[in-house]
Amino acid sequence: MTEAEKIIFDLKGYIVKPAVLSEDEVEELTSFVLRQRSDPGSLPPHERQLPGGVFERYIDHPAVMDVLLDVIDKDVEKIRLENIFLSCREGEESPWSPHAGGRTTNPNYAYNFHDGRIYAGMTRVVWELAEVKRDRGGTCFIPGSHKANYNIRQGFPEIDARDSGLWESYGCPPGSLVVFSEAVRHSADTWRNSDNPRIAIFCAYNHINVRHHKPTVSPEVLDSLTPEHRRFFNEVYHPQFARRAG
Ligand SMILES: O=C(O)CCC(=O)C(=O)O
Repeated sequence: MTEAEKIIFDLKGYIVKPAVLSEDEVEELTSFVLRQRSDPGSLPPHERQLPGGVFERYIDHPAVMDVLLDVIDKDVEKIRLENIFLSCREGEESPWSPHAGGRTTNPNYAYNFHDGRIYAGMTRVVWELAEVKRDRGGTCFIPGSHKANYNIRQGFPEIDARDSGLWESYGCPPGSLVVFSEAVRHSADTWRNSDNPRIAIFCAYNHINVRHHKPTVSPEVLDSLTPEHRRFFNEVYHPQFARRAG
């Protein structure tokens, strides 16, 4: 990341990288994930679930790694991908539900700054495959709340209300990346953009020493990945033990 991007991520807890993908890439990825969703049987078993098929090469897309190496760990071997799902919505499918925020001793969501760099736990990478209009859908954040000193996770209506004035939204073209620390208070927003649905792929990356999600990727999909991509789904451990075992 550039110095400015690091400062923005640290300040707000999230960053938007507009139009990372070309129109062709967006089209290919969108039609693939929509087919996975509506007609998985038309695909071979190892392509029926994310990250199988076309999405595989996006696991370590340079724009994603550019952020993760600066916020999770500078050693790619210490980064896992623990959960991936497609989110499609046209209205109120995902209710307003603020969660996370504030300092936490839970290592899954840890957000620390030490020795001149960020050490984040679970970090969401969202591929926005359709246009998002500011304040008309997408994910909303309370910027800076990953570092709040008071425990805002207990939920204060005057803070959590969508119209409290504390929530920030973003707009971005198709093919953009939104990356946020799971420690920042955030919520899905009602989709209020009648021009297109929200089509977004949510990836939860984390440090190899911790895991928040139950693994759900099928053996068929895992076995189809290249060794470099399969490594993102290794069990939770410190790589020094893999080297000793080898
Ligand atoms: O669906 C969204 O926009 C937000 C998803 C969410 O809350 C999360 O990733 O933890």
